[in-house]
Amino acid sequence: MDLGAITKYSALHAKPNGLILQYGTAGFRTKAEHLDHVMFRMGLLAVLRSKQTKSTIGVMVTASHNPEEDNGVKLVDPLGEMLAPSWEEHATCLANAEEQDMQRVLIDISEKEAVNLQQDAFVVIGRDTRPSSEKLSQSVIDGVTVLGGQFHGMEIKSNERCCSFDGDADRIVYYYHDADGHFHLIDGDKIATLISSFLKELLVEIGESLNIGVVQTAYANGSSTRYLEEVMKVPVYCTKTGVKHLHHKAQEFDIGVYFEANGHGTALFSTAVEMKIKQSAEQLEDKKRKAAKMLENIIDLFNQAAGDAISDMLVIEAILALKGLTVQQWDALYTDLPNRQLKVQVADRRVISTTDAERQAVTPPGLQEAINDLVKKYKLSRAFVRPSGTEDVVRVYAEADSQESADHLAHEVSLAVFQLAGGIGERPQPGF
Ligand code: 16G
Ligand code: MG
Repeated sequence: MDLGAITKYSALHAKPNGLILQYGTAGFRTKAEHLDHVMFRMGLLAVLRSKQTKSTIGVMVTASHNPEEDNGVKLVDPLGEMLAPSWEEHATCLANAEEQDMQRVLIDISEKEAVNLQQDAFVVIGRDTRPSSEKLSQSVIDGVTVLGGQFHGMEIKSNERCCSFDGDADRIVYYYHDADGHFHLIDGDKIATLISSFLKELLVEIGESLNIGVVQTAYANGSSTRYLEEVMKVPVYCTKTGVKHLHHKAQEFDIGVYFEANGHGTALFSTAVEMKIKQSAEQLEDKKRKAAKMLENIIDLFNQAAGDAISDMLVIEAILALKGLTVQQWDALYTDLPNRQLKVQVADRRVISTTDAERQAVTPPGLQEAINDLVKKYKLSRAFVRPSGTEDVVRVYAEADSQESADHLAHEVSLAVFQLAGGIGERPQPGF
């Protein structure tokens, strides 16, 4: 351990006097401006943990859904688990050590945990996109480097296919940056389109007339619904938001593909389908047999863990490879209608009740009429409001033929909610 270098670098990431933080389930989490020294020190700690376990350690810089001015850091053990409890204590000790005690605390940890300092160390660092995250992850890198550890920051090259899972890996989205640096999101709607179209093609090839249905929510982009119904000729159904509602509906079909735009989803196969496909895979000839085998494999993949983002990814990757599709070609299947989501604070969000899979507001009186009148002002437009199930807000969704129109419509609908459903605080302001 090069103690001289540690002291020198540590001074560049100085701890504010008297600040005490505790490593909890979410790691360290507080205002971003108080976290620089913590990041540097967690870089150091990750190297020690990596040397001790002779494995890769993860450091994630994020405050998840906390406000934008917050940030946080969490260490991830080699099997993707939370940091071992004894190391959580080391993390707290190290983060709270005053500058002059840093060296001693580091040596203490190494001795207590019998860390072989000669061992190589490898740390994978992730961060979110909040404004403070880039600088803070650089502080982690400084900590890793000063202890001689190697690290990996993933770079996204233009036009390269990327995908991300959420924290518990039950949501997936794909994305890429084009040559001009524009970000393209491929959401749950496009994933449902890719998977359901492929399954339909396989069924046609095998010659089986099994019924296939796609289940979406009101948040599905209007272009996706239109493409599925009009181009792919796949029937589409809409349910309330929430996986259980989609799942339930999807069980009505031989093959039910469901996705929320936010990336929750999977494909479900009835037992009858599984049997039929297995039989076909044995009996059919050549090309048909190949298609049946393929379908059998996809069924197996989805059945292993329904609603799991990793199975979704494996199926998507297989489909892209088999069809020779680039991410850009997939993205170009249809163009999303510009849309905007907003939230409105009201005294009691239960005053809003909905019907028609949350696409129509029943109460408060007059709200749906107001929305209808606003929607009429724009082209290819649609809007709905619903009380959130997870936050104390009313959510507003609007889509239209241009971003400007979608933004205006969403704002006007927010004002209607504010006026008719007991808005509190500041009136919704235009602009985002
Ligand atoms: C929950 C649901 C998710 C839904 C979201 C809507 C599950 C496992 N999760 O996270 O499907 O999209 O709530 O949140 O069902 P909201 O009601 O706040 O808009
Ligand atoms: Mg999740």
